[in-house]
Order: sequence, then C-alpha cells, then structure tokens
Amino acid sequence: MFCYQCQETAQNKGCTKMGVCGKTATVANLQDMLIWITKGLAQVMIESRAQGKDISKELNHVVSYNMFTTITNANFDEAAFNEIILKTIDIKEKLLSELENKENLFESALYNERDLEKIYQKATEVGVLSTENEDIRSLRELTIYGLKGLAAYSKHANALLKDDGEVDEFIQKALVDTQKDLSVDELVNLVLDTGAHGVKGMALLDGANTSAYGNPEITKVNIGVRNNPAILISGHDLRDMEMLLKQTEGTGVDVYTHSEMLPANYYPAFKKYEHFVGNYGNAWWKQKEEFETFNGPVLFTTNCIVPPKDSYKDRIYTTGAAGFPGCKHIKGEIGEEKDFSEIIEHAKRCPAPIEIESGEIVGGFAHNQVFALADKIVEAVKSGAIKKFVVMGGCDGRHKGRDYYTEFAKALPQDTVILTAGCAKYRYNKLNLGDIGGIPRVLDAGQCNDSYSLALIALKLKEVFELEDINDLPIVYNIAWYEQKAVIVLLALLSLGVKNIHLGPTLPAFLSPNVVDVLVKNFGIAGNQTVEEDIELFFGED
Ligand code: FSO
Ligand code: SF4
Repeated sequence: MFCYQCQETAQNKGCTKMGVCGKTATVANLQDMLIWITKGLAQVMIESRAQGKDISKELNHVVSYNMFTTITNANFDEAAFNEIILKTIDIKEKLLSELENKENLFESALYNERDLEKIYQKATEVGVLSTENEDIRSLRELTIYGLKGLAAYSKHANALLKDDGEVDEFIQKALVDTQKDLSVDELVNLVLDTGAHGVKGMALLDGANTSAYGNPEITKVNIGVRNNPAILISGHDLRDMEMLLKQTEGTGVDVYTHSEMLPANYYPAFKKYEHFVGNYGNAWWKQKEEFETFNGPVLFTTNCIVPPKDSYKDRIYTTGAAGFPGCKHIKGEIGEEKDFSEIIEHAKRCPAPIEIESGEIVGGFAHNQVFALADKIVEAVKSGAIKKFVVMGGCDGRHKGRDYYTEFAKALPQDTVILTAGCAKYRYNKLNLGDIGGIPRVLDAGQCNDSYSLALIALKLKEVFELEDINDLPIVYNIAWYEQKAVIVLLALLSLGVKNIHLGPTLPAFLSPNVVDVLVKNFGIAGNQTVEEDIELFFGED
C-alpha cells in the first residue's frame, strides 16, 4: 500500500504498512483499485455520451459514490470494496458492450477481471506510485483528492434529489485527464478547474440543504444531556438526519449530533423536534472516549470513523458511503426511506448518556444569517470595532501541533472575528471569546461544505466596500486541513482568487517541492509558524 491523502499520513510522507487511520493495506489497495476502475468507468461514460448515448443520473451517482467511499475515515470494510469494485466492472462492461468505437480507451476502461485474487494483484500496480514523476504524481493526486471532496458534497446534494450534471461531467472528465500525459501547466489548470467546480458543488449542496430545511439561523446549541436513552448521529448527511428525527419521534429516544453534524441544530426544519436535544462531544478524533460515555448507538452517515473499541463496537452503525467491518450497515438508495428501527430498538436497551459538559454554544452564521446582520457588521468594520476577520475553517485532528489553533484563537487581538466552518471549530468554539457589540467573535457557518458561505460573505463584503480585489478585504486565512474535503475547499478558494492562505498544521505530503513552489509563487500559500510569529505576521502592522 501507499497512501498519503490525509494530514496524518505516516511521518508526513506516506502510510506503507497500515494506515495511521487504521485502514488495512488490503483496503488501501482496494481503494486504489476502485479509483482506477472508476477512472475507466468515467472514460466509458464520456465516450458513450459522445456517441449519443443517454447517461443516467444513477450512473453519475456511481462515480461520485465510488470516489466518496475512499475518503479518509469513511469506509474500512474490505467486503464492501470487493462488492463495489465488481459492481463497477459490471456497469462498465454493460456500457462497453454498447460502445461502437473502443480505440482510444485506457486499460482501466477495458479491464474486466472478476476474479478477486487477480483484482487484488492488479490493485498493487495501479496506486499513487504508478506515476513515476513526482510533480506529475503530485498534481494528479491533488486533483483526485479535490474530486473526492467534490464527489462527497455532490452525493449529499443527490440524497436531497438535487443534481448538477455539469459537476458530474466535470468529475468524470477530470478523472480521465489524470490518466493522460498532460504537462505540468495543463495539470495546474486542471487543479484550478477542479476548484471552480468545487464552488459549484458546494453551491449545489447549499441550495439542496437550505431548500429542504431552511436557512441556518443563530442558534444556541445545548451541549449537556437529558435522562433518556439516545442516538448519536455523526457525519454530514442532512437527509439521514431528517429520516432519523422523523423515525425517532414519539419513541422516547432522544437524538444528539456529533462532530460535523452539529450544524444540523441550526436548521429551522429540525428545531421542531422536541427530542432533538443538542450536540454531544467534540471533533471526530475524540470519539473513543465520548462514544464510551454516550452509552447509546451511534450512526455514521459519513466520515470520520475511528476504528471502534470492542467495548462499544456493537453500538456503531453506518449508512451511505460509510462502513466498518463487523458494524451493521443500514442500506437505502437515493430517494428511498431508510429503516433505522433497529438502531431505535437498540437505543431503548441502553442507559441515557453521561454528561461530559454542560452549557451552550452558538452557531448558525451561514450566508443568509450573516447577510441579515450585514448592516451591523459593516458598521462595526467602518467604526474600527472589528479590524479583521480570520477564516479558521477546515478540519480538526489528532496531531499534537493542532493545539496551535486554540492558542492562536486565544492570542487574537480583541477586535478580530473568527469565521469558521468544519470540525476545526472544536479547537476554539468553547473558549467563550466574547462578542463585539453583540457580534460573537466566533461565527460558525456550519459544516466544512459551508465554507461556501464564508466565500459568499467575503464576496458580499467586497461588494459593500466597493473593492476590486477580494484580497483587499480585511480578511486573513489560517486554515486547518485533515482530509480530502478540505482539499476541495482549498482549491475552491484558490479558484475564487483568494491569496496568501496559511495552511496547517503541516503542508500536505502529496505536494512535491516543485508544486509547493508553484503554489507559493502564484497564490502565496504558506505553512504555519509559531502562534507568536503568525500573530505578528497577520496583525503586526496594525
Ligand atoms: Fe471534519 Fe472529518 Fe467536515 Fe472532514 S469530521 S475532518 S473536512 O470529515 O468533513 O470537517
Ligand atoms: Fe494514511 Fe491518511 Fe491514507 Fe489513512 S487516509 S492510510 S492515515 S494517508
């Protein structure tokens, strides 16, 4: 195996024996195989379209699901990957049989092996290291990781019956492009194009979420517990959230959000459920302790799963693209009502959660809510009460160096406001950083995909202040990354022309020194220094 797609990769180089995330070498190889065969499927779909064939939405969904399920900490289940690979080969073969001209197809498009032993063998030959030139490899993988993030967002929108055919077709085209002999310049363009489609994908999901559940609004979220048995729901899929809330209504079982599902508390449509209590715990990586004390079943709708301890493994359920061997997977296709009754019955047999903290946190500052407060915010900027905004979105993780973000938040000048989205916020959202004239100093827009809101807020401020360039705003970017959804958010910001983004806690291992050079020269990307140095760098001249 060789995997370096996330921030916690071994020695910041690559996992080669087993994933730091807990992924086995076999699963890592099967994920490589799935990506490779999906590139093949994408090419056959593109050729079929070119020959006038109708390609269904369901086929587009196969491509995005396949990409999504290989994201860090989403699916650890070897059997699931065997099944998906064979299914993808079958779908591809059917399309191929109807294709007239097969001349230009890559090996990945023509591969039709069904013997699992032979597939395992091939899997060891088609991974990341099959591209020898490290700069080409770096740009190809940067594209692939961005596409994985984009596919995840797209899939959540699909679950709400929203599709953007252009985004799907782009994902397929870009997958094929990563197999072509493109120059470094062409690949840099592909990376930026991926970012531009990232903006579209996030807009699609924003539209899907808000049209189904309303616009997020300022909300105080309870972080304590009640004395009823309960289910904890983690991940990003709001359609799963809705189905769970409906099915638990009147059963005596409460529902709490975990990690990236926290922003579900901000949506008007979910506030009507009396048994929706609030949020339990922190970012994904603390789940080993927090699931122990939660006592009830946990439903993962997406990443981030930490391989569960035996003491609570029987309480872990997965659905959608998530999976873990030995844990029950709840099925359900797009448009179908999933059946969560087994989890609900399980919860009834469990004690109520143990309280690990109490009080409230405030969030719900997505674009619509912030626009409603625009006059107040603009006034605060004009009067000098707010000097700068710091975008600190992204992911949290186990890396020791991530204490940096807590310390950085504490050390910020009092006239700065943090704009955040994603699970990175857990490093500072319980610090009580106060407010500026009633505007909280931490404005949480929501999940990592709600970074789209942060981009819209920046564009709105640019308009209000009549600026030519988004980089002339009093906004600095100090972003934390962990997995591939953060990669698409980063590429989306680059495509919008945002410069001088600081990225930590370490720069991605998949960026070769030459690619880092390109990003530094063209976009001013930089890593972190110490808190003191960065505070001086960002705010020193003020
Ligand atoms: Fe966090 Fe995990 Fe949203 Fe990621 S829970 S790390 S960027 O999956 O998805 O922010
Ligand atoms: Fe290693 Fe991250 Fe890949 Fe897991 S996802 S194998 S931790 S690089």
